[in-house]
Amino acid sequence: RVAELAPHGRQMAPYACQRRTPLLHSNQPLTEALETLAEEAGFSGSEGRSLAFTRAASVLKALPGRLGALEELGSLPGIGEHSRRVIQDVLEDGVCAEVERVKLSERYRTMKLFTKIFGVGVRTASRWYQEGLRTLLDLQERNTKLTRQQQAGLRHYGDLNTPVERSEAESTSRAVQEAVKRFLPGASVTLAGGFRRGKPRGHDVDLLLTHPEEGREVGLLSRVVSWLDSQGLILYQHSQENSYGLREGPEPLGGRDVMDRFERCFSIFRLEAQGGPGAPRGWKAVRVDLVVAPVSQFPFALLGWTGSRHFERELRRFASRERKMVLNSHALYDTRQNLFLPATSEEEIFQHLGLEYVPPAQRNA
Ligand code: TTP
Ligand code: MN
Ligand code: MN
Ligand code: MN
Repeated sequence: RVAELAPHGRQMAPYACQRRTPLLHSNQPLTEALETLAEEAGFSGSEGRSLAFTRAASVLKALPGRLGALEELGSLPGIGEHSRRVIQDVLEDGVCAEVERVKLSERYRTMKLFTKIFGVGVRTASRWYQEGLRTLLDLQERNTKLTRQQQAGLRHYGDLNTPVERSEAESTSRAVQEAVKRFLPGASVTLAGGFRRGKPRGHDVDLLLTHPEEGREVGLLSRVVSWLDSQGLILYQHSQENSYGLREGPEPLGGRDVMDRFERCFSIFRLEAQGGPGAPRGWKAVRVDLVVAPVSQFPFALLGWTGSRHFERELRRFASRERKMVLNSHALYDTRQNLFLPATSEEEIFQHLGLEYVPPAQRNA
């Protein structure tokens, strides 16, 4: 049984960063049900419950074949009682009543609608729901106070919730590359995020900028963004300066939304349509994240920005619990030796952590 479930006859490893998780797997109905409950728990502010469902889904994604019977769950880590019940329902009836109820509930549907607005998180959506708002029209008609970011998100709601195709990600990357070349020849632009993991489409384009000579990258982003803007390519942008210094020490980055402190730009590009007959109009709004990393931090930034989010979370949890190390998108710090462990590639970071290297296409945890 175990040999059938785990590749190479091993038990499934407990951390997602110890496993290979391909993009396509054989347990889609099960993971979809569990991820709906994870999302709903997140909407209710139950982070622990949300994580439990996400973990269970992630384990099923790493199975080499379809889960046939409930007994097979026995050898798998991280599947709690509630998840087990959901899996049983879906295996036996094709659906889980609890999940179907959630999907139909007014709260879940409204929270989903609102959190799909660029710049709206669970807290804001939840407040609006409590104020009785239910539709995008409600937001406009009741003059809800919106940030500049949310206004842009609402204006481009349709486009931003239409998946970005790989070809669109690549042409975005080329446009940024050309701008980068004007101001800093030798600098590189790397497509990260879901596209680097092999996803054929995604919700945005994540681009990492660096230059092989440390320090040369400073000031690059604002020039690139200004130029793209002057060419009419930018519909919205919000830049942040680099606020990272190794002097701060190894503490994990605080704050719920602060994942790193690189110089960055959250933007919406005006992407020329790829042509093709029947295109409704000449352009499409696309979300783009631009991040600048000094070359000494680049492998950490690349690892951190390739995701998946769950894979990243598990990497950091593994580092801290199993190795007493602090990993973030800037550095790896060993708290036993009191020193930073430098790396020139992602492979070296896995080596420092004593983990088998997991290529991007297998990080779809
Ligand atoms: P996302 O772009 O949110 O997700 P994704 O690219 O995996 O999937 P999608 O197709 O939906 O875009 O995040 C990509 C990675 O970037 C993710 O692993 C987490 C990381 N990240 C940070 O490190 N800091 C941040 O502030 C944000 C927003 C993301
Ligand atoms: Mn429960
Ligand atoms: Mn992305
Ligand atoms: Mn992103």
